[in-house]
Amino acid sequence: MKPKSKVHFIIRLLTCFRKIKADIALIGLAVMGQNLILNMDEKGFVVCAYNRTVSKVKEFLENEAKGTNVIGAESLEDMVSKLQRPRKVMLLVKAGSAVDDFIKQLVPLLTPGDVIIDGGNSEYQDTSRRCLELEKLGLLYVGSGVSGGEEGARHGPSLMPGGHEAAWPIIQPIFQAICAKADGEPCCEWVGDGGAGHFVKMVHNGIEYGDMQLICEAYHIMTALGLSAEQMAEEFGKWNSAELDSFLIEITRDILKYKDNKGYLLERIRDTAGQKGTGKWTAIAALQYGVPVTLIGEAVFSRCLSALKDERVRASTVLKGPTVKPKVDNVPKFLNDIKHALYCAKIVSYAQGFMLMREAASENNWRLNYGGIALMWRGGCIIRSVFLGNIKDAYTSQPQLTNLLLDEFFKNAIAQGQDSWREVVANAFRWGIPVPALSTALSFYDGYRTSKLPANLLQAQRDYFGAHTYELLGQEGKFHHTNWTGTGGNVSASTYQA
Ligand code: NBP
Repeated sequence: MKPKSKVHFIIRLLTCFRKIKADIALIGLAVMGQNLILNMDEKGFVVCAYNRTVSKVKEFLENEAKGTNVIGAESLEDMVSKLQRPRKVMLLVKAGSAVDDFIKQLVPLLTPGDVIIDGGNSEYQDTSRRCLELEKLGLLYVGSGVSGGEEGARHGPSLMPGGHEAAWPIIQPIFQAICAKADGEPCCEWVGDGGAGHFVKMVHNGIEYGDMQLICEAYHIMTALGLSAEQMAEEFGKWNSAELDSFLIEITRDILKYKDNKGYLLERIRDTAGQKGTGKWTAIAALQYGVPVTLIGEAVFSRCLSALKDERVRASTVLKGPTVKPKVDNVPKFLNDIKHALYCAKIVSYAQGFMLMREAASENNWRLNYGGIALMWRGGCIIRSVFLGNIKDAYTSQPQLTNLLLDEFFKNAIAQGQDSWREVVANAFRWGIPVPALSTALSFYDGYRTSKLPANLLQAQRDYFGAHTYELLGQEGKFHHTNWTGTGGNVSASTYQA
């Protein structure tokens, strides 16, 4: 590769003779690290590369990074000596103990005011813990979500940094130069203290699970109706030019059309989905914070169910479904209904994701900027879509919006699409096609808009068998216990919430 400009060439000469020190060091030369380094180099930053298996540094410099200004290090000491102060060291290694191991080795080599950034998919509570530990040593710690996979890392990822806010002015020029841009604005902003950046990235991944599951359910219904791969691809293509315009709809269209010498590839792919755990973490966080993030939960469970392939194959020969076959009189109209169903359920999924972030922010004292988060996800990442622009607009005009479902734009979208949504879910149930994400979103919507739920009976049951007490309507805050059978005592439990 030739140097891109005179400036690039001069920088290269100066770095060779150690006249210029590196702007940042990046540890971890797998797919994300290598691509992020090349992205930083392209934007004019001098990067020092290092890896646990040191031979990979040389390989990288001689191949992918050949002709760039990237410099290599043979040890962590060597790497630190090549950095400008305050030093910035970014880790892109496997999440978990590898991050702790590197931090342990870096601490004695760095001085107060230096910055360590973890760009991996770390668990947000690990990031909060590391922030606290490093704060005591005067080091600034950042846990940053990095989304967009290999392509994003190379040409502009969505970046979600959080941790010690004092680090932001130090890393901002690099982060906002290398990230994706949406409508000219960087898809990277400071998220908040402690593990806020990694929490937001985790919710992003959970939402990604939900979006993918919804698309799969739409595909399942279309398949059951007998649509060909080309017809389905055409339909997804149409959806991609309107309100559902998004990366995931676009790649679905292309996947459906993809053929090799044996025909359509998709039909031959085994129907068992893998997962790395961030969707599961979102569902666990939802349970921990007590927020009904039902759609992401169902998306995670759907992957678990898909993994039971052998059991499902056996059960399919034993368990009977309904006798009614999937059939509609007006296929184009029903396809339009599926589009509305997907769109309405997607609105619910994002509403639930933002509810989770709001609750976590309140418990952890994070000042999350919800419009800013929508903008960060608007470009560069897997869930990028036009829809996120609408969410950004909603939170920009009403920063205190309690729920996305109450925003005028989304309220009207659901009002317009809900008959279609109900039609699709009802038909899928009648035909025996599983639609866990589409249906749980509808149940949530109906539950959220119901002023009186049957939880009065539930609370009575709890008081009946466990003396857990109940409140009476209009007397909130005052707890009553009834001796329902006449044989129990009058002593109540102290566990109203248990
Ligand atoms: P991997 O997650 O495959 O990690 C590879 C890197 O981790 C290598 O540098 C490897 O060093 C190092 N490493 C491992 Br593995 N175990 C280590 C240990 N015990 N101590 C020190 N170093 C260790 O790389 P990746 O796919 O580029 O992802 C990097 C991070 O970014 C991960 O946290 C990942 O979850 C996250 N992420 C990935 C994607 C994606 O699309 N791949 C997207 C977004 C975020 P070695 O060369 O010596 O084995």
